[in-house]
Parts: sequence; structure tokens; C-alpha cells
Amino acid sequence: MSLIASDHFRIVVGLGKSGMSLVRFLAQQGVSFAVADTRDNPPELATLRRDYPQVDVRCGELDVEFLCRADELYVSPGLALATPALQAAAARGVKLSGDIDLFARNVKAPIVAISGSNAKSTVTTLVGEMAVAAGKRVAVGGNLGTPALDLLSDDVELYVMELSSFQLETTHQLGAEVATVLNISEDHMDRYTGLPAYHLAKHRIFRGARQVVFNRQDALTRPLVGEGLPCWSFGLSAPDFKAFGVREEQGEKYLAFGLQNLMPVRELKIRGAHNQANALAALALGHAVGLPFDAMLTSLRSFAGLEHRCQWVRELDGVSYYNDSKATNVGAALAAIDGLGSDMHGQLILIAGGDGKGADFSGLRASVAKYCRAVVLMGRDAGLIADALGDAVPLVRVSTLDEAIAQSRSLACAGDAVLLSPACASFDMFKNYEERGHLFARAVGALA
Ligand code: UMA
Ligand code: ADP
Repeated sequence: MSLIASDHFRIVVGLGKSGMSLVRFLAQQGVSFAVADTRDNPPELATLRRDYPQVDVRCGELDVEFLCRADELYVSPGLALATPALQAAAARGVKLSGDIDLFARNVKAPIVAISGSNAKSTVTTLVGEMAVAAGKRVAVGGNLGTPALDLLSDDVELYVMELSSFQLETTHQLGAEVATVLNISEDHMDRYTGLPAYHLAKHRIFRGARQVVFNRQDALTRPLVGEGLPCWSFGLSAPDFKAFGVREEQGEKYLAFGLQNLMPVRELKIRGAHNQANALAALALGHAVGLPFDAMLTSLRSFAGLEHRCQWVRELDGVSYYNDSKATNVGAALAAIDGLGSDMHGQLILIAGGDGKGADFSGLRASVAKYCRAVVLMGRDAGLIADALGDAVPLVRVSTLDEAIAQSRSLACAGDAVLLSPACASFDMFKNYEERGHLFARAVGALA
């Protein structure tokens, strides 16, 4: 039975992937709704017209009077809630929600909910693989891959959901079995008034949660929840009771839970200290929903990481090349620089730059000075990064990715690594971070 009122009128605002999943869900529920999108030709328009020709769809500038016909607007994550037409509708009593809120109202199995500035996709995928290894019928998606509403099924025993701050802004009550914010660092500052607003959006993930997982090395991830709620922590320090961490014994480092050593860190295929933290977070989340350690450790031993996340591409002339195109903010690039830099003998040639989304790049300076031989800068905000790095290391400005690779190659010495970890979104030069990563991997693969 759906928990959706049949006498209400709804408007789906935004006709991208999540908007189209809302359309499918609402149509299946047999309730009345319309669609609006600020774009003249939104990505799913043809599909909507083909599959749901009866649905009223308005493209172009949002019409407040039209929006106010609805009791509730389901706003796409790509559209800022600060959009004046949405605010005008809200001021007139229209409720603003999103696909995750509707998902939460209709879901029948426990949810593992994962947010954070970085590592969401890695941890979400890992927990999903752990659940599969444990024999669970699991659905994995959200901000990653399949939109939440498309995953709803009576067969599913566990949902593992990656949730972005944009999705959480429109989620009133999630009710996850376990929820986490993995880490918080500046991102999407073009959509938020500052870090506090971004932090508030992320922490909505804890609404109605029955258990929480937090990062004890990042105070901003700790929820303000009432006493009595089970809390599990993870971090790279040695673990205490109900905590996951790294313990060193006789020169061997172990992933550990409380007093129990679970497996040697060297058995992980994913590289860098940041990935040890990710493995521990996944263990904590899996443990909270009752996944057995055996199955979880089997998954950890075989998980080779996701494409474009500190992905090893090749070695040439003693220099390794890594594709970390998914590092679209400063925190992610820092994790890659620190994680790889501390794990190798040579130095890094960092390729960075792109659309900085209003970020402050000064946080890169200390790690760049410590681990980089040089930085090659490209893209729209190359100048801002150059200003923030100052004279920490030699800087080279280029205008194409191919030039960046050629320059990096000539700067690198045997034992070094060339790391594409831009600290920026890609949209100024590429379709998306995947295209940037693929072009990098292809060009590096072609070097003779
Ligand atoms: N847009 C308009 N007018 C509208 C609606 C959208 O101009 O009326 C534009 C916006 O510039 C926006 C773009 O369209 O950036 C896409 O927005 P959308 O809401 O149509 O996006 P969807 O296709 O529904 O995809 C969304 C998520 N996109 C965003 O949050 C921007 C996808 O996350 C997610 O996979 C998908 O729902 C399914 O749940 C992508 C993403 O980039 C991967 N997420 C950000 C991130 O990971 O950093 C948060
Ligand atoms: P998200 O889905 O949050 O963007 P991903 O798993 O796709 O996260 O990883 C994005 C980027 O974050 C990668 O480029 C990776 O180098 C970086 N990263 C991975 N783990 C961590 C971590 N624990 N802390 C900070 N950055 C990380």
C-alpha cells in the first residue's frame, strides 16, 4: 500500500534522471501530477512525451502561479531551493520535497544511508558488495547510479543509498536503519551560503535514524542525536569499544574492531590511508545492519576500487600514472595527495584545475609543498589555484589535458607518480569527470 495521499496534486520540478523516476513512480501510483523544468529541452522530455503523453509539462522559466496549483513540489537535486519561484511557492504554503523523501515514505526494508563530501560512492559500493557477499537481496543507488525510487521493490531486503546534500535538502524524514556523514569539507560553495549551511543539509541524513556511524577524526560528522541511540565510530587511530580503527602490532597494521584485529591492512587492494578509512566506514555500516565479518572481509580483499578514484593507469619510465578525476573538490584532492604521497618514495606531479565551484584552494598548499615536485594547472580556475599555492612548488600553466600530460612526463623522475586530481569540477573543459578521466587514461595509455 502506498503512503501517498491520492487527493493531492503534485508537480515534479526538473526532468532529469531523478525527475523521470518520480514520473514513473507517481504514474504507477495513479495520482495526478504535472512536470516543470527551467530548461527548454530537458534531458528526459522525449521519454516523458513518448511514455506519458497525457502529463502536462511546462518547460522554460518557472511559473509561480502554475507551481502554486500543487500541494507538493518534488524538486530535482540539480535545482537550488533558493530559486526564487520555488521560494515564492513555498511562501504560499506549497511543500517542497524530493525523490528521497518520497522513497523514505514508501520503503519497506532497512536503509543504510551514506553521505559526506567525499568517498560516498566508494563506501556505498563497498557496503553493497558486502551485503551481496552476505547473501542479502540488496539494492544500491541514490546519488550514485539508479535513482532511489527506481530501486523500490518488495523483494529487496536492504537498501544502500548514497545521498548528496542536494537530495537531503528536500528530505524531511529519512528513518534510516543506520546513517553516516563520512567527512565534511568545502564543496558546492556555489550552491550554499557557506560551510554551516552545507553541514546542516548533510546532517538531515540523521533524521529518524536508528543507529549512526561517525568519523571520530572529523568532528563535523558527529550528529546531535539523543542519548541511547547506538553510535559506531571509525577512524585511523586504534579503536576503542564499539569503534573501528587501525591497530599496529609487531610491525603489522590491522583493520580492527574494538580489541579484535580483523585483517591486515596490506590485504586491501585500494591504496592510501583515505581508503583504509573508507574500508573501516563500510565495516561499521555493515556491522550495524548485522552483516557478518567473514563476508565483509571477503569483499574488502577483492574490491579494487572504482574508476576515476585514485585509479592506477600505467607505469612508464618508472613513473606511475593515477586517474583521480573524481576529485572534484579540495578535500578529495587532499586525500589523494596525502594518501598516495605518504605511501611512496618519490614525489608527485599533480595535474589540477577546472571549475572550482567557489572553493578556497589555500588548503592544498601544505600537502602540495610536502609531496609534490611540481603542479601542472589547467582550466578556468587555474589562476586561483596558482595564487593559493604561491611559491610552494614550481607551477606550470597549460591549456589542454594533452599538454598537461606531456609537461608532467617531462617533469617526473623515476619513482614519481603523475596524479590527475583536479580539486575542481570538469564542466569548463569536459562533459563530466568521467570524460576527463577517460581522456586522461587514453592519452597516458598512448604515450610511447
Ligand atoms: N537543471 C536545470 N533546470 C531544472 C532542473 C535541472 O537547469 O529544472 C540543471 C541543473 O543545472 C543541474 C542539471 O540540470 O545541475 C541536472 O539536474 P537534475 O536535477 O536534472 O539531475 P538528475 O539527472 O536528476 O540527476 C540527479 C543528480 N544530479 C545532481 O544532483 C546535479 C545525480 O547526481 C544523481 O545521480 C541522479 O539525480 C539520480 O539520483 C549526479 C551529481 O553530480 C551524479 N551529483 C552531485 C555530486 O555527486 O557531487 C551532488
Ligand atoms: P563521492 O561519491 O563522495 O564523490 P568517491 O568515492 O567517488 O566519493 O570519491 C571521490 C573522491 O574522493 C576521489 O577522488 C577520492 O580520491 C577522494 N576520496 C576517497 N576517499 C576519501 C576520504 N576518505 N576522504 C577524502 N577524500 C576521499
